[in-house]
Amino acid sequence: MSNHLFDAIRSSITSTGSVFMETDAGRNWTYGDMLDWSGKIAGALDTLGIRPGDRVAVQVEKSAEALMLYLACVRCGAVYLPLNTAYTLAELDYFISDAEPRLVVAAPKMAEGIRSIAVKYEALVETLDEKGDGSLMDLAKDEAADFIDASRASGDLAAILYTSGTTGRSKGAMLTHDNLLSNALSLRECWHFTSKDRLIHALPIFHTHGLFVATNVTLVSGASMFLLPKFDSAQVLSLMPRATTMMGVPTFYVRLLQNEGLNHAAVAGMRLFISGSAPLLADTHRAFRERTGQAILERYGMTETNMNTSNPYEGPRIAGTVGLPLPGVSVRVADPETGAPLAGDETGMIEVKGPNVFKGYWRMPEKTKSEFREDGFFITGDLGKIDSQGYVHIVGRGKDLVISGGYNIYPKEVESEIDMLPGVVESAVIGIAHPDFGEGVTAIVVRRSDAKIDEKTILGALNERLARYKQPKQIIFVDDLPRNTMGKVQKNVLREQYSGLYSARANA
Ligand code: MCA
Ligand code: AMP
Repeated sequence: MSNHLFDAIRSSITSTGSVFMETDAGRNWTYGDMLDWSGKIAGALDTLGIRPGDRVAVQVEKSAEALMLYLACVRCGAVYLPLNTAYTLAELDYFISDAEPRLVVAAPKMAEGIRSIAVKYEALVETLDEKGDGSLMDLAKDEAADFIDASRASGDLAAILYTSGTTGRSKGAMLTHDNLLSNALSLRECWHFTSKDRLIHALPIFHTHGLFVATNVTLVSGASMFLLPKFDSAQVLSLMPRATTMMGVPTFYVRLLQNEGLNHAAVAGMRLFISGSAPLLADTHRAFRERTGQAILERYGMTETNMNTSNPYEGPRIAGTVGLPLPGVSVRVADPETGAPLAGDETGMIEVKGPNVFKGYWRMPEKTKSEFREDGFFITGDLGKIDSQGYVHIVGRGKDLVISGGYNIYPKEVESEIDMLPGVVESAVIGIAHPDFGEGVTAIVVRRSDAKIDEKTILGALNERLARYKQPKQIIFVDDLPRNTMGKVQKNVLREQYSGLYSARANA
């Protein structure tokens, strides 16, 4: 029997005694431990009745055991469905109703609330805490380590990751075993990963970046990583002498630059810094190079496509560009309306095709169809151009999206919540340049003339409904929203008007 993704991971192990992960509590997990514990958890899932194709939804804090749960799902053929730990119960209800998982693994503090949702959809609930304890591990401890992996072909689903839609609710992006494996193998080659590498892993593990890019690339390289619960610039700097690479969102680099300890000597043992998930400002790239002598390598991806392009390992890493298409990935720029490919330096819609591109949106065949061109190219929603050297430049977004500290926020979702509140006439949610998060979520609100509703009331109401990172950093009240002749709110006018909101504050 073969399991497309896990067989490749297994065959990349150089020695079961070599270290796969070191946690910040100082515990070493060898590759042998990885095999044993992912096997034991796979056994527990099997005992719970999880069968190939069943969804396993997971909302737990980052831990080595949580990564073992991901691998256990791959091994037993389940479809792994990670959920941001910031999601509220109101948000979780939608994901559970839509994905219909057979099992939800929850952090103990959320378990009671999640149980009340799960019962409606006949899902089981087990727990896993940040120390790696809980009912799931209690079951796993008694299982044998030599689990026989379920047979999974390249096109079988490995994971569903929810990604917010431009309209309506989030959509589950269905990722196959080969979407994940082909991308990990490409990145291993492009970024020259080997078993000698030690990655600083400070990203969350419920999104593509920390879960697939960081973890799968480490695994298929037989490399090792420092698994940190979250990003802390002092801790990251202290690990650099023992590490070789780091992957991060631009906020990581902005925060590292604020630390006086960042200099040539601090990074002397590091061979590669990678950035993605949001635009890296050319200024940040330049400042990092000046302070350390190292050029950050920026790459571009999406939940639906994994990684698409990367600046070269050897060759110029050009600030403000996301580099060249990965091997096997076709990238083109097309007219957003007609889909006709554009020539040379013209700006248009970035479209992507290749083994990295997902299978479609979970139970949304119509939506899936509308996001692909007839010749199989996926329409990313990002606007860009390809220069004469073949480098891709992202110059804007065709989709109404805010990216804050690497997390995506769809304004429509926040606006709908604000517009429901008594006293609110309408709202427009925009991203404004923010010195730490790149963009700061900002709500421009029109209230009824007699309404008393203020910023505190709105934020208090949103706290129950929306993850913290989606909540506006500031709310501005206005009499009217600017509109064009078609009656559409001109968000570009608002973005321009309030462009200095956060920089003014930072300089105050
Ligand atoms: C935390 N807060 C945020 C964010 N993170 N607010 C806006 N945007 C955020 N990203 C809130 C906290 O709830 C807190 O609220 C306040 O901001 C300050 O928290 P702080 O301690 O500074 O935050 P942190 O815990 O240090 O987190 C910042 C972070 C983190 C390190 C940038 O957000 C992070 O790890 N981001 C990475 C996201 C990521 O992995 N994205 C990849 C998506 P309060 O104090 O009011 O309670 S995958 C993807 O995009 C594609 C596929 C790709 O290309 O990779
Ligand atoms: P997600 O929905 O979390 O998968 O986010 C994907 C989106 O993040 C892309 O469509 C881009 O808009 C953005 N993105 C990812 N990497 C970069 C990058 N290096 N530069 C600019 N935008 C990026």
